[in-house]
Formats: sequence, structure tokens, C-alpha cells
Amino acid sequence: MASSQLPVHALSSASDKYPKPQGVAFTYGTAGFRTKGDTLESTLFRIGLLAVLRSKKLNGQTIGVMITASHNPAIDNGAKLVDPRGEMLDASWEQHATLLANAETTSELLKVLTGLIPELKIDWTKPSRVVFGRDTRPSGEALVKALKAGLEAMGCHAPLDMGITTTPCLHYMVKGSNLKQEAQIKYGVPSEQGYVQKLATAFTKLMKGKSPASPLIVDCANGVGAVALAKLSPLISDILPIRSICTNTSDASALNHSCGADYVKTNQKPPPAVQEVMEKGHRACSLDGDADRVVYYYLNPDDGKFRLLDGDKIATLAAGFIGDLVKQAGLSDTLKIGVVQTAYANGSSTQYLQHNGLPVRCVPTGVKHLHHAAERYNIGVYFEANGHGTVLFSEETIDILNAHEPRSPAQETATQHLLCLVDLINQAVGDAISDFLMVEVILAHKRWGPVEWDQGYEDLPNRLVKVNVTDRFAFKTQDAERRLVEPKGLAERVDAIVNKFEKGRSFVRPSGTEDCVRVYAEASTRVGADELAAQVATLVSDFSNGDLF
Ligand code: G16
Repeated sequence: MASSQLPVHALSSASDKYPKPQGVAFTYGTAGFRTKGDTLESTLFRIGLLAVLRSKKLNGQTIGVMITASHNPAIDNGAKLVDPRGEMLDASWEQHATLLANAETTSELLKVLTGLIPELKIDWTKPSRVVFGRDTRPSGEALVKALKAGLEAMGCHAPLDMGITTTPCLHYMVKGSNLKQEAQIKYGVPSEQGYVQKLATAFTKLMKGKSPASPLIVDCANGVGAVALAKLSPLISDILPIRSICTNTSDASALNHSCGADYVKTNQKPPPAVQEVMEKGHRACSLDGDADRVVYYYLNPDDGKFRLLDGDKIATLAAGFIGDLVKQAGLSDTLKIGVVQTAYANGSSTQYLQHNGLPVRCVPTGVKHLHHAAERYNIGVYFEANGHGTVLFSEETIDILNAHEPRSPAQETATQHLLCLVDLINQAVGDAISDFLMVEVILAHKRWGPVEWDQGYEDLPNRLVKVNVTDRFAFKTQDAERRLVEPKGLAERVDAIVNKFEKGRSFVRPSGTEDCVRVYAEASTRVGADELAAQVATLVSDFSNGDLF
């Protein structure tokens, strides 16, 4: 526990080079720290310190650090820690990250650090291992330097720099690095190349005997997804020709600008660059800036209208397909499937899933919440409506599948398909690329195009609005973010508005990644959903301007 062994001098002089900007308060939010990139150097230095503590605490297991602001504009940046199984940092450690990031001076920082070592019962003699990566943002380079300085000052030897990479690839890498040799052979080589190869192999096996798919348009949001896709695409081009759009990673200002999954979901229309090349009835998809979320869409062949196939539609597609495979494998009494959603899930999707006998849980926004909830099932399907998600197969499930003795060729095939899906679908975190490969497999097996996929249920018209407020932290929620508890009295006013709309539903929550409050609304008609969102947004804005109460 020897906090005295902390390299105080090295830390102190290194920390002085990364002073905390005055008057800024950092919070470890929905997906780690996220704010203007040029204010984050001190935070990255301190994340380096925490990553070393976390690794030592976990007996020298590899911890990941991803530097990205994902869907945010290019000027922002951010960072999050990844725990050894490739999942998000344990929630109980977020407060330590926030505490370290906000220490005003070097001596305060050292005081916090010295206090954490005994508090967290960290054995300083343990080794520490860290792997890190970043997206394409220009501020990333300086942030990597600050992170490395923090790691070095803590005596972390040879941290592994993955360079520019996608968030899911970093998560894959962390998980793989912590596996024992035998498990690692099954999992795949923990490297970017190993990941690409793993996806391509699983996809090829699952597509065996299927006719080549029609070309898929992929909007890469001018982000790192373009780089990753350029490596994968040649390996599968004869089965799935990919037409990558928005691949400009050299112009920083292009990142997520008028493109990407968030643009499509929020504006409910294709990015202009995709619109130019889209044909009626053909599918396209959009990734986000760090390639960890994806949404599909198409233009209706009859009227040319835009139709969104978002995270909810992906969840229902995946749960249905995997459920059928489990039945065909003869394992439906053994393997239970569950779906995890957030309050943003369209009411129709929840109803559809429940109608099909699937248990559905609602948890607060953030992959970290969904992932843990999904781990409770044999097969946990989790997707946020915005396109973040994956399908988790528990270790027990994988063992059951491997040990299963099929009684017919059909059972054998279904079992093998399930095992291949375990390889195709990122088990550490949602991956836009792995997810769209899964969607393509399902569509090919069902011989469906986007129209058939879309027919399961009709989304209730909905609208998502951002409201800029003076203090988003004044907004507090409960019941998986479906109800405001603060500011007092606001929830009742939202209710009063909602009650005026047929099938109305609306909720208000502070974003954990942007400086705004989000308002979600759905109703039986397009006009109703838009009007409901506008009225609730005005209410929130009036409150923020001090015009209420
Ligand atoms: C992050 C999280 C997601 C979350 C999104 C929006 O995504 O990983 O789970 O849905 O932020 O969160 P909020 O509404 O709190 O801003 P990304 O793609 O930005 O990393």
C-alpha cells in the first residue's frame, strides 16, 4: 500500500507541465470526459495516472484508454477508460476520475492520488499495463502526449499505442490482451489486423452459399470508420461490395459534419452526400466519428420517402433471427434471450418485442448501463435507438453451444451459425462495422431487403431535440431517465403537455456528452410528435432562462 513509493518528484514535475485550466469543471459523463479538445491535456495526463492505478488494482491486467469525442463536432475531444474484459470503466471508479481531473494544482493532485492508493487498497508493487488509441481529431496528438506523460510519470512501462483506431477495435484489443493463451487462440489475435481478420472470417463463413449482396452504401462520417473499412472491405468485397462515402479524414472540419449516424437520427433524413447516390429501395447506413454506432435507412420504393432503420430496428432484427436459430438448434429451453433498451426506444419496438415473447428491460442512456444489463441473459441483445449496441453471448452460453450434440443436420447448422455470430459480433462493445456485417448476414439469410426488414412494426413518429441551457446539471431524472425529479414541478408540466397528444410520450434529460438537455417526444402523428417536442423544448428553455417558477 506504500503510497510513499509513489514517484512524487517525477509526478510533480510532469504535472506542472499540464496545469488544469482554471474555471473548468470536468465530469466523467455518459462516455467519459468530453469537452473542447484544447482544454483536455491536464485531464489526459491524469487519466494516465488513473489507468495505472486501475491496472495495478486489477493485478496488472491491461486497461484501455480511448481518446475520442465520437459523434461530437471536430473541435471537441474526450477520453474514456476501458476495463479488462473490454467493458466500460467500473462505475464506482468514475468519481476517482472526476476527482483527479478537477484537482486545481499539482499539490492537490498529489494529495488526491496519495489518498486513493490506501483507499482503493492498491498494491504499488504490482505491474501496470495500458493500451491506448485515438480517433482522427487534430487535438488527439497533443492529448496522446499528455496521456503518455502521465503513464510515464507513474512508471508504466511500454504502454501500447494503437495509433488512430476505432473505439470498438480498442475495446477488442483490451479484452484480447487479458485472455490466457488458449482462450486468446479462440478469440483472435489482439491487434487491429487480428480483429479485421476475425470479422472477415466469421462473415465469410456465415455468408457461405448466399448470393452476393447488392452494394451497401456506408457513410463513414469522415471519421476513423473510413480507415477501418478500407482495411476490411477488400477481404469481403466479393460477398458484400461496399461503397464508402464521407471518407475524408484529412479535413478535420468534415468530421460528423452533415453526415454520420447522429445527423441521420436527429434530422431523420440521409446526409446530403448519401442522398446524391441513393436509389429507391436500396439500403445505406451511417457510422459515427469513432465507428461505434450505426443506423440504416432507405428510400421507400413507392413514394421515395426516407425510412429509418435505427438501433431499435436492428435490435428486433437481431433478436428475432437469433431466437429462430436457438429454436432450430433445439436449445430454446436452455438459452434465454433478453433485450435491453433505453427510454429513447420507440414505443412500437418495445411493444413488438414483448408481443414476440421477449423480455425487455429499460435502463439509463449509456452503453455502460446497457452492457451490464445484457450480461444477465444467456444472449443479451442491447441497442440504443441511436445505433449503439451489440449482442452478448455469456461464457456459459458459448460452452453450451460448443458442447451441444445436435440431433439433425438442421440443428448442427443452426448451432454453427450461432457460434460464428459470437465471432462476428463484438463481445466487448458495440461496433458499427461488426453490427452492419451482422445485419447483412441476417438480411442475406432471410432474403430480405430493407423494405421487408422494415415491415415488422411501424415506428411511432418521434422527434429528438437539443435545448441549450445555462446549467444542464440542474436537470435530474429517475426511473431510467423517464421522469424529471429536478427542477421541482417541471415533470408535472411536461405531463400536462404530453396528455394533450394521442399516444404522447416525452422525457427530458441532460446529455452526458454535450452541453445541452435532450428532449424526446413521440406521438401518433408526425405533426403531433413535432409539436409535442417543440412545446416541451420551449418549457425547458423557459425554465433555463428563468422565465418559469
Ligand atoms: C455516447 C454513449 C452512448 C450515448 C451517447 C449519447 O455515444 O456511448 O451510449 O447514447 O453518448 O449520450 P448523451 O445523450 O448522454 O449525450 P458516443 O457515440 O457519443 O460515444
